[in-house]
Amino acid sequence: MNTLKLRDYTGKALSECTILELYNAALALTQDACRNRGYNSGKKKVYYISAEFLIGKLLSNNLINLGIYDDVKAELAEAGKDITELEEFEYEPSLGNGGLGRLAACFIDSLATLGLPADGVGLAYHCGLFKQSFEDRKQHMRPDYWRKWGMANWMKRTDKHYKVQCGDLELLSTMYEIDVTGYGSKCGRLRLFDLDTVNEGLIGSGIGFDKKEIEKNLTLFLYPDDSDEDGKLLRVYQEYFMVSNAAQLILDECVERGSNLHDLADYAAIQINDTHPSLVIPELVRLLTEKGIEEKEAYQIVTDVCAYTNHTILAEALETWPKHFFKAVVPHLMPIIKRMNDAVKAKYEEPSVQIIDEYGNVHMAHMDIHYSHSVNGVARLHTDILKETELNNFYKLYPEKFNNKTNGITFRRWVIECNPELTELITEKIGEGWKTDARQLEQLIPYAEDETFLQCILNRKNTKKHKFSAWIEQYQGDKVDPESVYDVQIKRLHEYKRQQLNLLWAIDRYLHIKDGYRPRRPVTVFFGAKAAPAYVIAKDIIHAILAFSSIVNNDPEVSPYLKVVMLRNYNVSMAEKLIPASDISEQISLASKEASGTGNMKFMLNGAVTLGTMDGANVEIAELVGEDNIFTFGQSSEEVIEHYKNADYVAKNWYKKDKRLAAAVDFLVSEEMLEAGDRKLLKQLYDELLGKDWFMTFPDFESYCKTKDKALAAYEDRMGWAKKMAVNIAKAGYFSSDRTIDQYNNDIWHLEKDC
Ligand code: T68
Repeated sequence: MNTLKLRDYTGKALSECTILELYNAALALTQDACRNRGYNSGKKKVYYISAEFLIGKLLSNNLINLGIYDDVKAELAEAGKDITELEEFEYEPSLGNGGLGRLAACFIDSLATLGLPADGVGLAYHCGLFKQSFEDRKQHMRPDYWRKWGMANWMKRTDKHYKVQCGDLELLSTMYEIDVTGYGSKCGRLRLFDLDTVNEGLIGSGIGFDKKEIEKNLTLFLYPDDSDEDGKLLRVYQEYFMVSNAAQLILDECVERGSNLHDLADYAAIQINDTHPSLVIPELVRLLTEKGIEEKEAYQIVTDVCAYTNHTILAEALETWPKHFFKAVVPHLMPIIKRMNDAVKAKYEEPSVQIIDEYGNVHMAHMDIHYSHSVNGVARLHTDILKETELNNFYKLYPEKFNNKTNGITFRRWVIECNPELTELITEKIGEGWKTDARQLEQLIPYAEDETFLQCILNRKNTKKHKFSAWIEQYQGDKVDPESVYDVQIKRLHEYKRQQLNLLWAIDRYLHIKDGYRPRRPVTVFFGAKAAPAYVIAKDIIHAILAFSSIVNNDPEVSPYLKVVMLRNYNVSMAEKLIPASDISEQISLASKEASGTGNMKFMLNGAVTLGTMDGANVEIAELVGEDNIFTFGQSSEEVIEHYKNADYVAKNWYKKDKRLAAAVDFLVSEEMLEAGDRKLLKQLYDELLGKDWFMTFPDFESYCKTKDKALAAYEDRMGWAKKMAVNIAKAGYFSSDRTIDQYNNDIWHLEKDC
């Protein structure tokens, strides 16, 4: 029974409160409700260390998990207030960037829900990534001061402080906590470290700041521009600050729970989320030896405690740092890393598995693999590629360490919260059980033959499309026809994700319409993406999309049939609005390059049909839904890997032999585009594609166009399409992060549930 009332937190009638007062009251109520539930506890706890936690808005998610959403909504309604006003007022925290950060957020939700003792450990960024706007059809970046309007109140300052020594620099941290509510369970916590001396006043124009002033800049931004040496050093400072705090916290807590440190692995599991937290390994060795443990034993303890998750096979994303960086930032760790490297060398001669290479670069992933007991990929195909190709030399040394944990998403946020319309329909048919046991969604399968049900699915999708259309017009002025097909690609901007392929398709369609083709139904192509500050080609692709969208959307001959919408400042909250309204889920990475993808799972769960390559978790989606319920195209991962191996791909040859492709590519530097955009940037993109096209968009162009046409034709059979939607929803249960976390726990952490 919920006895907490908003009214008790306001000191006056709700009807007389400002939005901010109501928001802060709801926040305080949530925190009390969480405290009343208590926190999952037990002898052994997992510490999920991550540079990012892309948590999204907090209020509704917490109220739902605490089971008090309807009560609070009703209490507000009685006072003539609408809870959606609070939801819109809320500002999204900026503590993450993309898939890796959102995965961490889904995981801490599932950890709490499953009753597993767990902390997420990371940094309390002041401005997170950046706030994106478009000026002159280019990406502009401003600091995202997210800790405003009561948002900072979600982070409770604690009196925990740790000293972190970086060379001559002595830093003193402060720990903040954000409660993580589980669905009908006790709670968990996010523990984020900051430095009191950090000064937002240091930020100059845009997102520029003095990168040398570590004490003032350390936690200003997530992934500060690392295109220069000072930027790279700053990242190492951040990483070390994060893990030194984590290591000190872990040792303190474990000793408090009764560990004598020799038995640390009975008290703690550490999950290293990509390589950003990898320095936790030598840091733990340092702290353990300081406390009297022999270094050899410390290696073993750390190996037993740590587990590493790999999220990418892109060579450029695998962190390696020159030795002199570490000498500058963590001189006291360098001798330890050297000795750890020597221990590896003594056992294995193979140069490719050394921690420090012949040029003196430290390979973070290599350290993780040697000194963790588990190495996992994030989808079956990804793990197979790691084992067979990228990390094959390590797999041969430690086959027992390698395992797969296919990613998942929390259904609380990604359907119950963001799509109450669909949630209600599902529950009407199969009851509430699926909310805690997602595989029960399969009970929907028989309804894929039930026309009344299928019509309901279509109607609810339609409602969401209308809502989104109204919202986007008010948000950025774009007029979107809710009768058009919503064709959606929302994810970080990266060449391997191939937003440029989607753009080439749109250009091709535009050229056809100009030629007199009149499609039966309009298509709206939505893009949402941020490009990393130093990633030039990614910014050029955004520019090309914006320039092209201005041409298409303002052409009365074309715009009734085709629209291109680039969403400004795409974030979690926007995804929650758009995914439930989407028809086609674009998952078109070059096969072998997308480790998993998690957006693909969210779309599927909300009844969008995937148009994708056989990459990452798409492979598992295809297997689950069957070929009638997904549209796949493009080269296979084997073919791609073979091309890379032989270095035999020549973009120009494809351009020469495919006229449709050539016309679309040429359009990038056509008179129309040059008038709408910047010659230098468009030419840069054109040259990149023709001269290199590293992620092989050209060979997949034809099959992409054909397959997309097939999908659009299938859309016209409304009942047939609704059936595909139903099967996708019914089969989405496998992708619940509750399943993923259960697997991590059963195979890697071995925690006892506190239920
Ligand atoms: C993503 N990785 C994968 N990395 O791309 C995606 N990396 O396929 C997968 O679904 C997701 O992880 C979760 O496993 C990332 O998001 C980064 O953001 C990143 C940032 C800096 C350096 C390396």
